[in-house]
Amino acid sequence: VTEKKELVITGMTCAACATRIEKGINKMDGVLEANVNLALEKASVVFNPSIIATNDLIQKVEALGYGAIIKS
Ligand code: 9UX
Repeated sequence: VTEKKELVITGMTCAACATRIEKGINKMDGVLEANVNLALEKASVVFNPSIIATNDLIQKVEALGYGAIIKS
């Protein structure tokens, strides 16, 4: 079972920011795929909800120095 969530990411100012977040989320246990769009200020994450929760995704983004809120 997988779940897909869109997050609104704040604080990204250059393309490397998006790459940092994408790599950081992708290496989390339970994440199947993460894509970050700098221009749209969004992240799309496919994950296994029995392993990881949306709150963990938000905390990861915040630990990297950005802001995140759940969009859907
Ligand atoms: Mo670019 Mo982002 O020099 O954390 S990587 S601003």
